[in-house]
Amino acid sequence: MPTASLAQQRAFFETYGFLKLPGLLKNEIAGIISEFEAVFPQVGPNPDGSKRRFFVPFIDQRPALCTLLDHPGLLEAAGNLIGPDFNYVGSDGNYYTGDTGWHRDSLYQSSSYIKVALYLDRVTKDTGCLRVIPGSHHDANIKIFDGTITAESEGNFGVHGRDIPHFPLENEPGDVLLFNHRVLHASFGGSTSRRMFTMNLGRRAKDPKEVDDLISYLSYHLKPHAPTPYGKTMLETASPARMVHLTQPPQFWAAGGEHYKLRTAK
Ligand SMILES: O=C(O)CCC(=O)C(=O)O
Repeated sequence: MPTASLAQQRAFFETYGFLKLPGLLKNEIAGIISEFEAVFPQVGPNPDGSKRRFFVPFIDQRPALCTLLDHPGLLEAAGNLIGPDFNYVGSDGNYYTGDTGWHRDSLYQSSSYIKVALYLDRVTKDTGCLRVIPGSHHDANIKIFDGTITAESEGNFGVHGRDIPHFPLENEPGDVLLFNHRVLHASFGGSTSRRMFTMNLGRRAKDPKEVDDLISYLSYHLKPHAPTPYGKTMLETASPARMVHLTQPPQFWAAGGEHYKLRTAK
């Protein structure tokens, strides 16, 4: 298959709300996996795999994982979608267990919050790969593909979540997935120790509405999990180029106070 140009990647992402970049991190993935494992002893044991284990902020814990924010291929791919001066707004590392029901991650109208997701094991449609409903991020489709109704698909449609029409983003370690927070997504059939981590990125806030969204994002999504916008290691190892992605969230960290209500597209 021919490689898509950056303009084609952006057009695809804007239309469908997701993008898969096969093998973008294939040379780095062995090192990434050992760094991932190095964070998890801090989380504590869960020997029977009965519940999700996660760690926030994740990449901030290890100098080598922090360098993902310096990776030319990742910077190019994300910068192409949301601008080269995007904000890094947190990350989570996970040992998922079982299914993840249909949901959206946020609903900001600026449509500018995205996730970069790395699955560290081979996952397929029925073994826990990310499933997305293409185009469900568009304003008109937020209503049509209602998140609450889809989450309760058995009652509302008489259909198990695993049978909701979707696109499966089957994945080999080293592939990189990007998706808009507003896209409905889920996974089914995963093992009790499915390793993945994500980085959240947002368009740099350039007008009052985007600043308002950023304040809301920080209050609602980051503050409940982290005492400061970034881990010590992230800041201590940052080059001036990386700092471009780390300046805005600290500026607005103190604003907002209470959680803003999750923005809807109404
Ligand atoms: O892999 C999964 O089970 C779900 C991942 C997810 O929902 C997310 O990262 O937002």
